[in-house]
This record gives sequence, C-alpha cells and structure tokens, in this order.
Amino acid sequence: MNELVVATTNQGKLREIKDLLSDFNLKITSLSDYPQIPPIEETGQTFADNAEIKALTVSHFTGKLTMGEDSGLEVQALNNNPGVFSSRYSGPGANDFKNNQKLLADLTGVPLDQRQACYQSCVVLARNEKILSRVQGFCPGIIAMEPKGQNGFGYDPLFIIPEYQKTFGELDPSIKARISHRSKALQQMRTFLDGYL
Ligand code: ITT
Repeated sequence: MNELVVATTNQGKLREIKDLLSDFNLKITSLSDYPQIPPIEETGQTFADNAEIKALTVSHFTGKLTMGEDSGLEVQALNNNPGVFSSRYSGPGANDFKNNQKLLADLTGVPLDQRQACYQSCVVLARNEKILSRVQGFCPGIIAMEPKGQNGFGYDPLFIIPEYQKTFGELDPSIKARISHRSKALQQMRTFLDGYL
C-alpha cells in the first residue's frame, strides 16, 4: 500500500483529509508519525506558497509521497485578514477559541450583511522533492455574531453557510465534506491521484 504523509499537525484538518480520501488504497500518516521532522516555518505570503513549503519539506525528510495543505479564512470587512495568519491570528499561544474571540472583537459593530468571508484551501502533492500537482478550493460564507455548534474545528462555529443559514459548527460533517474549500480542492486532487497511483 502506498503511504501519503500529510504535512500537518492540525488534527481537524487531518481527519477531514483522511475522510475525503478514505476510498483510496493509501496509508495516510502525518507529522505526528514523524517526530524527527523539525517544525515547518510558514514563511510564504500566500496559501499556495505555504502548501508548497509543507509538501517539499516533508518530502525532503521522508522520501515519501507527501501532501501540504494551507488554508485560512479571508474576511472582506477586515481587508481579507486573517488569511495566511488564520491559525496564529490571536498571537502567541493562539488556539481556536482565542482566534474566534479575536475575530468577533475585530468585527464589533459590523452588521451581518457586511460580514462576507471565504475559506480557501491550497493543496500541493510532492514526491522526491518535486511538485506533482497543485489545486485550490474556496467556500464562501458569512461570519456569525456569536459561535454556534460543536462540529468541525477552527472558525467553523462562526462560519455561516448561507444556503443552510447554519454554521459549519452546526451542520452535519457530511455537508462540510461536500461543500468545503478543502473538499473542493481534494476533489481535484482525487482526479490526479486516480491517474498517478
Ligand atoms: P498545519 O500548518 O500543521 O497544517 P495549521 O492549523 O497551522 O496546521 P494552516 O496554517 O493551514 O494550518 O492554518 C489553517 C487555519 O485556518 C486553521 O488553523 C483554522 O484556523 C483556519 N481554517 C482552515 N480551514 C478551516 C476549516 O475547514 N474550518 C475552520 N477553520 C479553518
């Protein structure tokens, strides 16, 4: 069985990637299976740059087929922040709860009809320190006035899907698996993997 090392420490992201590729004959591992790999510095200016850095770094250290995924939330009223800083938005010691609190604080006084946002995901596949494929996906939404629901991770309790009038925190994970930015990107990556494997 082929191994695919996903260059992530984010367990929510890893769970979704595993689910979205579950029908492939792949053993999916992650950075927690390779503790000897030093922390990867996300020095890129774009999601695409950071996804590439993650995939190529892990390819270098493992020699395996690797996947880097960089994602984040762009909020129009905040000049598309937090963007590539989504996981670090609330500063040192950032976590999902503190990031959500900061996002709500930064949007104080902004009405619901001006809280448009978009999740973005860039996924890069690499082997032998060469890039095999790059894909991206988007998911538009609205930032809620208060968190709702326990599903998903990150900003999901604040991310309303207009079609359902519910946050990803409230919606069943099967719906997120169909319409999310990560799902849209991985649907394209699946086509590549079908031919490659
Ligand atoms: P790795 O770099 O180890 O993969 P990370 O969490 O730092 O983990 P990113 O740099 O790609 O990953 O940052 C992604 C952040 O964007 C994530 O921590 C969330 O805050 C947010 N995010 C991305 N996708 C999301 C999703 O599907 N649901 C909720 N928040 C999401």
